[in-house]
Amino acid sequence: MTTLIVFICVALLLLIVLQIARVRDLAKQLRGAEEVEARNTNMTGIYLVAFMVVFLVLATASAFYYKNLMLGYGPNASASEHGYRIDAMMNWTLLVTYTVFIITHVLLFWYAYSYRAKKGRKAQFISHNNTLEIIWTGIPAIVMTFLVIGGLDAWNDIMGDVGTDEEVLEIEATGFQFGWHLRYPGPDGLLGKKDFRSIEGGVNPLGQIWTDPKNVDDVHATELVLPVGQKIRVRITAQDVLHDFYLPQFRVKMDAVPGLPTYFVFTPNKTTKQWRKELSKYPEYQVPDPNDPTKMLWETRDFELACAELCGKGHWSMLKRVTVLEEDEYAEWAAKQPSYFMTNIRGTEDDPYTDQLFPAEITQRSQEFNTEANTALETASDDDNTLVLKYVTFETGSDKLTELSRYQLDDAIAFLKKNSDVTSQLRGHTDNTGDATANQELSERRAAAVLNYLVKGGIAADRLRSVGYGASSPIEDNATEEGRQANRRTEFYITRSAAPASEPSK
Ligand SMILES: [Cu+2]
Repeated sequence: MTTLIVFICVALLLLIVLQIARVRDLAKQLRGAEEVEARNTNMTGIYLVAFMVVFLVLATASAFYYKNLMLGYGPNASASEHGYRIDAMMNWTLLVTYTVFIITHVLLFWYAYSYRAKKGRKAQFISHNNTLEIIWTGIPAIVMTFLVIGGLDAWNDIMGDVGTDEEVLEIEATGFQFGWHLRYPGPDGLLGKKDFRSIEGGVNPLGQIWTDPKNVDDVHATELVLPVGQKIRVRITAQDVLHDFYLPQFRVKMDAVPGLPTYFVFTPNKTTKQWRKELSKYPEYQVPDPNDPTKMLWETRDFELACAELCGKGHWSMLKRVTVLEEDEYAEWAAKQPSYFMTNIRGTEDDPYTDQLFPAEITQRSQEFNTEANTALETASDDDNTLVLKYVTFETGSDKLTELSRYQLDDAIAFLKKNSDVTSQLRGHTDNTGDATANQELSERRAAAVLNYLVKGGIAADRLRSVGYGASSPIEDNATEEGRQANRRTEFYITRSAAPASEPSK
């Protein structure tokens, strides 16, 4: 229906124009061509000036009306320190171009009116004018020089790297089709080395070199979380095609290029919370969020990380949330992030540190042991007083303790020293492979080896007994390797009564 009405309107307008043309032709014939021509030229000149006024007023008014949609104005004010400088340059450029735009358009339309054709007036022929040439070359040159020098100065500041003595949080963003790998340096503040040849899908997505100790605490984060007021250096790279690391609210934008590391240094200067509060002042954010109508738009708005390079079909899905926190909130968040190495690589065939424990692991295992031992002591029944010393192991077929066993044995010593009324029976178990007599004997020797270690650690021998069970008390199915591994174990039985006998209990 609307289309039909528009069509009819256009048709009618065309008809009117045609009719006016016909009327003018008729008038020409009646009044004489020259007089009509002069009147038409006059009217055209006046229409042009009127058009100019309406056009310039509307152009200026619409710029003011829609200014909150532009970066740098209202809700789109910068959220980083250097961003204000970029916005200021944008404003200077706008001011200069706007002024030139107004002056040239006023002159253009005014001349069209003022020098319209008149009877007896002849155009003047000017082939060249040096003064004019100098003016219209010189003025733009001077203005451009100021804009360009200002721009270069800002560019050098904004694109500059951090000084060697500056405190900086360095993180890494790696673009891929279609997403970002975000890596944080962990407690040591340093990102570990990488090699693209070490990349293994699902296992080592960034190609981290695990023999570099700096990699051990590195974190793979699912979202970008930043502390306010802290200088951030982002290492930017890509794994497949060109991407672009774009944080619009922070005025950060840098290409992510495969094989060519780039970087960007910036300082966020408002938290997500502060930003949302600013947004709440604008009517366009005081409406319910279409995705969650129970909340206002300003309450759910987040800073964004996007890809600004058309990198393929899933380009749009590279959007990630960016959260800026107060420094203490950030520290809390950072402390909760698990290291990628410890959660995914530790103990696998890629782990180069199987012969050592990290301090955090030692602490964690000690705490675990003490909790278990204390719980065992507190239970009413003595039957529940058995702990498996799961980190105490032996060389294959021997009663020689492995190097790493000492940590848990030291925990046991500390526990027995702290609880001087506790006595313990150490129980050796094997799996069912091999000869039963040999297994029985091996289990006895292993239990004795543990007892000896504890005695050497300062525990009175009369508080301890060792006993071997051979393969007679499996806790798992001996048919699988995991089952057998669980069955080869040393148990730590503790009680507040006198030390139990040196023979298997039933
Ligand atoms: Cu991309």
